[in-house]
Amino acid sequence: MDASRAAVAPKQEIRLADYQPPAFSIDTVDLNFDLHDESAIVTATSRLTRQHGTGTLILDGGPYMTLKSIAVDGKPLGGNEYTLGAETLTIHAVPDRFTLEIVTELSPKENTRLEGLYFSGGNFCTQCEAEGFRHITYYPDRPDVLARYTVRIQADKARYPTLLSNGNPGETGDLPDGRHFAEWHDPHPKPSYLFAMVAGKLGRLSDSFTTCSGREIALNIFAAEGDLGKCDYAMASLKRSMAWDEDTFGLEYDLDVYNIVAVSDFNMGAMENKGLNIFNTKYVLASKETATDADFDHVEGVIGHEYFHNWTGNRVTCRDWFQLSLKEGLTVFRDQEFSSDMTSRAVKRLDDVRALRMMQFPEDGGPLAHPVRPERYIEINNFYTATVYNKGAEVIRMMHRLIGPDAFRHGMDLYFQRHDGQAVTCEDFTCAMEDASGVDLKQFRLWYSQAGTPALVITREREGGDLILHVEQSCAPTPGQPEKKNLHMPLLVGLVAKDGSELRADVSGTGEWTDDGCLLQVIDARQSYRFKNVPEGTVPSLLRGFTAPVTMRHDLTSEELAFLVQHDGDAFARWEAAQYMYGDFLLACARGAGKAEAPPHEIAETFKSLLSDTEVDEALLAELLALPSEISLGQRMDVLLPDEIHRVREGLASHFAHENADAVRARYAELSGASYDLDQTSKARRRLRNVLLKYLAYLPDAEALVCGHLEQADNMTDRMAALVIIAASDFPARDEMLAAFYNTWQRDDLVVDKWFAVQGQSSRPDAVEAVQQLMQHPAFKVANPNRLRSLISSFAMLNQVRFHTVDGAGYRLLADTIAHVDKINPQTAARLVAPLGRWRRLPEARQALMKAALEGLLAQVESADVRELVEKSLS
Ligand code: B3K
Ligand code: ZN
Repeated sequence: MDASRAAVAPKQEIRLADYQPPAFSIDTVDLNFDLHDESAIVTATSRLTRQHGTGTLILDGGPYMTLKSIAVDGKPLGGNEYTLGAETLTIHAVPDRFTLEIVTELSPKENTRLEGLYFSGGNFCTQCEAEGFRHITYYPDRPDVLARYTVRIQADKARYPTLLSNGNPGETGDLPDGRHFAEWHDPHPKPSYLFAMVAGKLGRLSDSFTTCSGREIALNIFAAEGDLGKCDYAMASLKRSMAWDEDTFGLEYDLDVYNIVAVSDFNMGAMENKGLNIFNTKYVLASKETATDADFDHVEGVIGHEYFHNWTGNRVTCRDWFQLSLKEGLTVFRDQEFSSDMTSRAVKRLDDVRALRMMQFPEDGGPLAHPVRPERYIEINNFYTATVYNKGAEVIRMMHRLIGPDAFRHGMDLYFQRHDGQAVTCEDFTCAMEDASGVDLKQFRLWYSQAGTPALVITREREGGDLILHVEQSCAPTPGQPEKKNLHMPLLVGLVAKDGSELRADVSGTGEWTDDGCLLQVIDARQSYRFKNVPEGTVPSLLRGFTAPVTMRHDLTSEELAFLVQHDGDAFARWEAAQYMYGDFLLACARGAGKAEAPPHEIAETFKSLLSDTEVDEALLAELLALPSEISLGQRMDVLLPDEIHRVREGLASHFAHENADAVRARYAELSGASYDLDQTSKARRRLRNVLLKYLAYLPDAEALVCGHLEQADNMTDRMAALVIIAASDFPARDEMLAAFYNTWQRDDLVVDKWFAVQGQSSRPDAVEAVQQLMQHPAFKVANPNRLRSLISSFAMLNQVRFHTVDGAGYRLLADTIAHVDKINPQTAARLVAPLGRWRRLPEARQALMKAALEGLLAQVESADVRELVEKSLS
């Protein structure tokens, strides 16, 4: 059509304060997809009703589609009746109620951005959240416009036998020229970001679930035919999720079918489109041969997460994208609880806290810090962050703790009663919790608006027989928020008596004993809690269960930490004590204060006694024996010294291995030879055995042992434990082992990803060159997000010592890769930027090198996605 296009303007910042309700509501949308190999013709017919204002209708749209025609109430519009801008379509005069028909043409095969309609593995699929629908048709592409969708898909029957969309299936049939069609109707009004469509040749695994009210739901997982054998675990997880949501929150599924499609080119983990989830293969496919125990857990967690969105996200959705944590934080909390119930609550909590510290704390402490409910953005895709997701989940968890599980459940019920079918805000959720519990959450709400990780300093004082805990909170400034207010947070503590038993003492002020400890309410900048008559030698166990997402400093001695490692009744606090015990020593060594790498007596003895501990759960024991990661040690330094950390940590691990060689060998041998199972006990044994393997790798006979571990393994967990060690080693057989692994698994994409990842993470001094060479490997596909991340993210985000190589080569490698990927897939490119923003914490020379890499990147960047993050990172 001959309408003129306005020049492309730089993207405008969007602000929460500017929110305006939509001018038009939409009752129904009929979408017709006419799919061909090289193009797709989309006809969108919507019924619109004016809500306020007069005159024009402004629709969102993007540069990657061609507008073929527009008609209002059946009358085609001429070029002077609308204006086609770079990102909008404005229709100048429309009635208050009308039918709008828009025809667009798309080129899915050219779409490497993987948003909107694209092609993956020979199949058409869509990704619309957050703003992909505007690349399919012109539409008010915002989450507060909810409409009922009917979809008709037409395509070649032989090449695209499977045609799927949201909701329940309708009519199907044949068409001339070997084509066919299928119709789908979704009775639940939904925002455009939840729309999905898939057309392709896919295998199907089917099952069913009977809901609590007796309705039978058809469940299907669609994947490449050859992958169907790896879908059973995902299907079982789906059924467990459905049952769990009924049992835990009284939430029943609401359509006749639940479809999941696995695709291999996907920007993130999965997408909760109503009734038609689209998943990254990484979170669907799992077999003992190809998936590690952690992979199985991730599959279950993500299957659960997307399923739980059906209520928290789909039935009740977000008013605007600033409210993203309304659905994401809450749904992460729900999937964490689900996984805790399915696996081990204690170990799940450690894993979640570790992930929070690894991904979210650096975000909160750096140039990209933003509140759980951000106030401004340029590109919303940059805000699908660990802060919105994981810290958002911690905020929900704190509410759960502060008001208690019964009131929380009541609050959820109230939230659904009030808001089912609506697009709402984080404030609406908080109000429901407040009304259900009667607890005042006024000060608590600051967790949504204030960025930064609060720091607690806890010190002790003795007065008579009493123990007083002084708790101070503070929070460093973050971009745009120089002054911080005090937050309201729950702080769970315990008292461990000299004989290792739990002690309860009367507590003054805002403290209350519960089943798992004493819950202190922290409100002020400085508060003191007095525990009456606490015998000498009692050790406080602090921040049990990690009840608030904070950093903590305390005055516990190394001996007291060693005592807690052995006696604390709270698994999280026990692990934390071990992390501090090892960490304090390692950091002192790294800073050069203590030259000796032999640890003090209490640490050596604790490690030794853990090795022969048969009481503690083996998964937890594995974690108690493992040294803090180089990254977590680095986070505790004001100025990061990557080489020193690497040296001292390797030194201590080697020391432990040599000092305890017989005990480690014996325990490892005891755990060997068990047949494979996926139950918790077997997973725990593998976890422990593989931690012990790491220690054995420091001993003289390591190569034979580690290679034997790999060759004899009957599952991927054990294979990977050995391969990580081999990739980082200078074993003579290293290259041969890596090559053999590749040859065996080269046809399995997800395993090949692992092969790239272990090499990206290798701490060998030649890591940068190795990564560069691997980028030339025929199996390295820069346009496939999984493959790209397997090598590049594992290098830049997990390989602290080599990413920060002293000549800055690691920074340049990352910046060059981002610049290249930016032209292919801006969203995925943007997700690689964060490590380059952490220069403030580096020694001076490396600061300059990292900034230079960022500046070089800025000069080449094309997308608003990457530009927003690079500019913030430099500021
Ligand atoms: N809601 C999606 C994420 C969409 C990301 C868009 N850039 C998956 C999830 O959180 O469940
Ligand atoms: Zn989600």
